[in-house]
Amino acid sequence: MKLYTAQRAPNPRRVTMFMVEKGIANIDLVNVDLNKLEHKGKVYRAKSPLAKVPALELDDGRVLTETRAICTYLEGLYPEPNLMGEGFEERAFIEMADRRVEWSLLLGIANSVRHTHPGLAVLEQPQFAEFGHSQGQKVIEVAQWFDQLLQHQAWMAGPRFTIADITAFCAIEFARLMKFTPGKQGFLALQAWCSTRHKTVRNFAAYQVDRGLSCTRHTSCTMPLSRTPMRRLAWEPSRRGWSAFATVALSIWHRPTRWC
Ligand SMILES: N[C@@H](CCC(=O)N[C@@H](CS)C(=O)NCC(=O)O)C(=O)O
Repeated sequence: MKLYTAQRAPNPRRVTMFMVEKGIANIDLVNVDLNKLEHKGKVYRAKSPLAKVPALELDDGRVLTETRAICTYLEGLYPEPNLMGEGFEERAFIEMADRRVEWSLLLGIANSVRHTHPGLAVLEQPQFAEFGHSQGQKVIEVAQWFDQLLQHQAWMAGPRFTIADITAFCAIEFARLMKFTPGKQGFLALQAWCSTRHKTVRNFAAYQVDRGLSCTRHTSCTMPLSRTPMRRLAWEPSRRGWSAFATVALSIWHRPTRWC
């Protein structure tokens, strides 16, 4: 299988983080350069007609797009650890949480960034700065709601880590481009979820270690690189001589970044 992904784009990152959590190491990552509009070309559109990443190409040639659909497929293939719910009831509640995060937080952030950030002008034409700023305001209102939610529960969907936390993480990191950080807004529970609660989860640390973030606040970030799931993901194809892949994977994951 091949996952078509793009550096810094939040939706493909949702899938790659999902893969990290599950320790999925046998999917090739293919970088699509959005700035060069590679995704608008004929070749990529034949796989993803709406010209969006991510897209998962199956071994039989069929292509799945839409982040949640890709994750559903991977959850079926790799059920452990469960990230989307056991049984219909838990699945429904996790889906509700994930869609709330996606449609209110991630979409608002994406609209704000796409319409105000000069770096996104290549993808968003025309940019409507006023719309972008008003979306930014709405993001703050929505983030406040999530902050209140997290005052009463540990994770976005309730008592355990799920796909909704991955979506929220990707959204909040992308919000750095609109200069939003929960702590600065006084959203202390959201900040705590972001910077403290995740330290108990081994793979959150892996995201950071594998991106070359030298994190002094989170003790679990000292985990050796070779034991992290992302390392396996990047390493597998390069062993098979696909150094171009390795370069792409490493440039995605070793980019210095800050989550919170
Ligand atoms: N609904 C899609 C959205 C995918 C999406 O918007 N991807 C962005 C990157 S995060 C993209 O491909 N943008 C390219 C463009 O807008 O031209 C999903 O859930 O996967």
